[in-house]
Amino acid sequence: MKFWFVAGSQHLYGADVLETVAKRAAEIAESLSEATPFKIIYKAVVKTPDEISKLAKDANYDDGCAGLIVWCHTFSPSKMWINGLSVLQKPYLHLHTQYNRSIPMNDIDMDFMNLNQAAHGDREHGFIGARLRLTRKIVAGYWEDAVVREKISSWQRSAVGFMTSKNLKVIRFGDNMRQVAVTEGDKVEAQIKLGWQVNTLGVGDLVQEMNGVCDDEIAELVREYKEKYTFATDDTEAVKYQARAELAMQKILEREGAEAFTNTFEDLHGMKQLPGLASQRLMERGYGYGGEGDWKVSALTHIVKAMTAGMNTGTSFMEDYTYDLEEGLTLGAHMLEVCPTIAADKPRIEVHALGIGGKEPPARLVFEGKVGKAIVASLVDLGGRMRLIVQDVECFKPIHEMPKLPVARVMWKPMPDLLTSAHCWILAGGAHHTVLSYDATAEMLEDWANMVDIEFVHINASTIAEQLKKDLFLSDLAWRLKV
Ligand SMILES: [Mn+2]
Repeated sequence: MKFWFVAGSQHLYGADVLETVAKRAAEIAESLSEATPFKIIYKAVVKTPDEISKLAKDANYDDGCAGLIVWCHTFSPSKMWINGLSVLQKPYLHLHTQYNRSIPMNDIDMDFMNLNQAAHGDREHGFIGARLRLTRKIVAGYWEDAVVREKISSWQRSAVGFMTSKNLKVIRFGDNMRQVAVTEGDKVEAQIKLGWQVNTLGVGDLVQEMNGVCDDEIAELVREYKEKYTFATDDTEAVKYQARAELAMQKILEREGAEAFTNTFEDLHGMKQLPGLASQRLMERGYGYGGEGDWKVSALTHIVKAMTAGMNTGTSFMEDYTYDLEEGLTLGAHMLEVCPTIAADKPRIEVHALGIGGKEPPARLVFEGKVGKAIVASLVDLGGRMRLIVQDVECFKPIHEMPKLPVARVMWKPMPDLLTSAHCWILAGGAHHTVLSYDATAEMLEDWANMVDIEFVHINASTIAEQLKKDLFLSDLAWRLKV
């Protein structure tokens, strides 16, 4: 994925000034490109409505272009931008900067003033963004400053999330867990808004694929398990069964071009075990996963993994499982399926019976989660529209060992405190399923939510339940008007 750097201008200034603008824009693009996770290419100094329209159309049709970064070094009359910006379908960042950090007090003359006009050129550009209700990220600051580069980096990741979202296919192996509300949702609305193609494949088709997996492939995969994880079971057959499921699911996902999937313990006809280790392994390699048929959290898990590629701290499907009300902590886990990218130490392969579901004891990876700041995120369908809720958390080393707990887990303190956060989460309708990420930030997900045009709610250290209640009420009115 690449980003295009564009300087807005006009012909008024003459060739010399435009040449300087082009040279400086290229210099800034190159410098930012080196300081951000994705390549930034200097594209053009645009000076006419036709150039701007062509640029927008080219950006739309270039699958490798994840967004535009625009800066007006000089004044670029904004009516020239209306047609182009009206058809633009890619993420947009307005960089408000200038080439020089300071005013050269002793040398400044009118030539300098006419060349360095971002202070008003970018205001003209900002007006048309506001007038068009254009979805945009505004970053103001000197282009060599770290804070500016960090903001551009974060937005790049959101834009990559946007591109990933628009091309995402999700396979549901079977249906949702029966009677559950929050894992439901409007798949047509999701595709219109977010781009996701969510389709179901019968569990029988997965079983058939599993039957076709050969013993050599399974043996090779089990060797890999032994290298990567601590083998803490004698039940090799249970582990082999998970290897068979992993290989079969991977083949189907590759064949379908899908990067996220779901399953549920209630829809496993013909299978001996719930895919635990198998689901964990696929998540580890970047696939999105949602338990109980939760396709929204599955897709979001993959998108957050794609956004944070290369950061390497970890992102997983997660569930608020149980509390320690004395310490104000949440214990997060799932029946089996927590992603090993968040493991603090080498995961152990264990086989234990499940209390529910009536299938054979499944193999799974067991570990403790990492320590550090993280977020948990939940996407819910409010009927006609979606809401993304993000909660800031701090993950801790569990205060006590939990020797009898046979699943991967992580313990966190939600901000501002457990009870306020739980109150606010419930008020906003957040699900029990979330994406937990040590790499993604609330800002990254907020920008993504803006790009796909859905509501964003952030519960953090300064959240007050009473205020949030009012905000949600007003926001609901605003979204109804918007539709
Ligand atoms: Mn669950």
